[in-house]
Amino acid sequence: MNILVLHGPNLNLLGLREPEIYGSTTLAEIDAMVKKEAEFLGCQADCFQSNHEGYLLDAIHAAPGQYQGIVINAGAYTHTSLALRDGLAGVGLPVVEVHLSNLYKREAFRHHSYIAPIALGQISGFGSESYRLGLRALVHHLGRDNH
Ligand code: CA2
Repeated sequence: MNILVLHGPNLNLLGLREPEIYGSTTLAEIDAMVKKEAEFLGCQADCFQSNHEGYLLDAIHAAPGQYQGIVINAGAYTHTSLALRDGLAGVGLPVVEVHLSNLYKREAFRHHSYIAPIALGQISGFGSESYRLGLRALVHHLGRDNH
């Protein structure tokens, strides 16, 4: 089982800027943790970050056939991108939306997600642990499909 983990804009700055909001863990450390967790769960995770909506969309379009599900932190595109939502819905793979911060404790403009209505669920507020929880939720869901 292969899982695609997508990171949206600015997440490449993790651990390097604004640690008071997003923590001191770098994206490379998150990717390493996700891959280790995937191995523990008996699957494989590939991670991809882009600051460009179109590149994220290309990765989503290429996912069917290679991946059984997607974990996505779309960053600020969460709140703006109908294109990512339509792409995710269009490819039809199960999606888990994750966020480092608790969106609902923050500014009102972060309370709406275009992705949430087409996702299996959303995990928000647990820092880098949100990715691990999201991966576990997705793999659990995919395992249930096989029974
Ligand atoms: O909490 C999350 O994971 C977010 O997706 C992070 C996005 C934000 O726009 C969403 O509302 C919630 C922002 C990612 C920016 O990451 C940075 C990391 C370090 C320094 C600056 C930005």
